[in-house]
Amino acid sequence: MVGIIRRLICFQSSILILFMALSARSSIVYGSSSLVISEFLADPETPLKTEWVELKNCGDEPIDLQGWQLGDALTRHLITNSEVIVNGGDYLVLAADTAAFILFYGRPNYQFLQLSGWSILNNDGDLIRLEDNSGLIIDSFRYSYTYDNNLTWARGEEPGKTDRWGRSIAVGGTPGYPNQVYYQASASSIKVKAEPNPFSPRKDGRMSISFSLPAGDKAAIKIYDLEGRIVKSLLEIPIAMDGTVFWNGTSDAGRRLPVGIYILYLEVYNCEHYKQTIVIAP
Ligand SMILES: [Ca+2]
Ligand SMILES: [Ca+2]
Repeated sequence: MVGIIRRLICFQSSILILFMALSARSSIVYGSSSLVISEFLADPETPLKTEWVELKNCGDEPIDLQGWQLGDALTRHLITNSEVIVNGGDYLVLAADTAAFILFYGRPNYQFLQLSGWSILNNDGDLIRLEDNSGLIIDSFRYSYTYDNNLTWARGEEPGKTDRWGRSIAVGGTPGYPNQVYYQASASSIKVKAEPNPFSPRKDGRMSISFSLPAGDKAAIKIYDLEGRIVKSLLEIPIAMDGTVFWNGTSDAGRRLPVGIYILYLEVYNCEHYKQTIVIAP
């Protein structure tokens, strides 16, 4: 599916945005519980050999999962028939095969369960649903594709972004831990906020570069010097996504760059590029 998306070029972006809006809609909360589907891996690739789903209790009150079920579009399976409490703010990871999960991620220090039955999540799209002990759908998420290289579907956790889903930044995602997400591309043209600018690596530590990109092909963020040389490649992703990257003022070789003017360059291949002056201060 990723290959198909790559072939869509920019003039089709309005169609793609509509497609994504329909296919990657944020979940609808039917019940009153604060437990949500937070992250999942539907398409494990070797050496990872198990699907898994992360739940998060976004509220303050503990929730008992006894009698709850997890399922896909067609089937569902009991999570547990005994008391399993998820405290406020905590995660619980459910895996199809816990031994395969541990082989890849190591032994978890968060709550972790293997279900006796597992609804296989289709790689080309499916629905995940979570039901409470009365059969009420508490949360669900529909997707129409998966990402390569064991990148997960993950829900935003920053304020204002908890209804947005996207791709995990790290390979393997973050089971049991807060999500780090590149969101579905959302802008009609490239939007960037680089701050502070000027920035001092010594005083500020790092520059934060938040970006919203139009849907399209591969995207990249690079820093050039005034001689037109690439001094730092900050990001290269196969599909344009929204997100934030940080730069501490070092080159690709890890050297501190001299004080001065640089060019921040963003590109969505075959679509659009953007340039902005940024300054490294003493
Ligand atoms: Ca699968
Ligand atoms: Ca996570």
